[in-house]
Amino acid sequence: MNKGFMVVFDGSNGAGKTTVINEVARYLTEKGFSVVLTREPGGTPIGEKIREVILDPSTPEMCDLTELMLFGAGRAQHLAEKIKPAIAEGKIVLSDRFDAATFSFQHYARGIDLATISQINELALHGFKPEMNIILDLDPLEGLKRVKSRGEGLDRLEDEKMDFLVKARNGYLLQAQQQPDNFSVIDAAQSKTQVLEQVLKIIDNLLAQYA
Ligand code: Z5A
Repeated sequence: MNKGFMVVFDGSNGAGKTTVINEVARYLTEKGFSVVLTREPGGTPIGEKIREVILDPSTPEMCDLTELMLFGAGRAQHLAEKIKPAIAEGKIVLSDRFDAATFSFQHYARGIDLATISQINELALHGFKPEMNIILDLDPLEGLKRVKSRGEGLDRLEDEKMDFLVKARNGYLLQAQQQPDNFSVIDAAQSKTQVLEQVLKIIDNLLAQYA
C-alpha cells in the first residue's frame, strides 16, 4: 500500500486553487493513485454547514473570535472524519486551503494574536501537519477580478477591504519564508499551463518522497 500524504493548495483569493487542484487530481488518478479532494472551510457535511455560516455576506457583524472558532471547529471535524482516515488508507489528500489560511487571514489580516490562533489550530490538529502547502501567489486585486469574472457575488471575506486581502497575501509569503521545507510559492499571475507545470514538479517530488 502507498503511504498516504496531504498537499494543501492555498494563497490569494481567486488565485486559481480550484483550477489547479482539479488538474492535479486528474494527473494523480491517471497514475493510479487514490485521491481525496477536499476544501476548507468545508470538506465534510458539518464543515459545509459551517462554511455557509462563515461566508454568509448577510452577517458582517460576526465577531473575530466567532469566525476563528468556526474555522477551528470545521477543521477538527475535517481531520477526524475525512483526512486522517484517508491517509491511513494510503490515499493522497488534496485540500483547497487548510491551517495556513487561519494564520494568514485571522492573524496577519484580522490581527488576532498569534498565541490564540496557534491554540485553536492545535486544539483542532493535535500536531498534525500536511506534507506540503503550495501557495498560489497573486495580487488580490487581480484575484478579485478573476472571481468577479465568474459572475458570482463576493462572499463575506472577499468583500473585506483590499488592505485585508493584501495583508493575508503577505501572511502566506511570510509563512513560506519561515517554513521553506513545508511551503512552495508559485507565481499565479502566469498562465494556467505554466502554473500547472510548476505545481506538477512539486507533486512529482512528493511522490518520490512519500508514495
Ligand atoms: N479562510 C479564512 O479566512 N481562514 C481559514 O482558516 C480558511 C479560509 C480555511 C473562502 O475561501 C474564504 O475563507 C477565503 C479565505 C477564508 N476568503 N477570501 N478571500 P475559498 O477558497 O472558498 O475562496 P477563494 O480564495 O476566493 O477561492 P476561489 O474563489 O474558489 O478561487 P480559486 O479557487 O483560487 O480560483 P479558481 O476558481 O480556480 O479561479 C478563479 C478564476 O480565475 C476562474 O475563472 C479561473 O478560470 C481563472 N483562472 C485560474 N487560473 C488562472 C490563471 N493562471 N490565469 C488566468 N485566469 C485563471
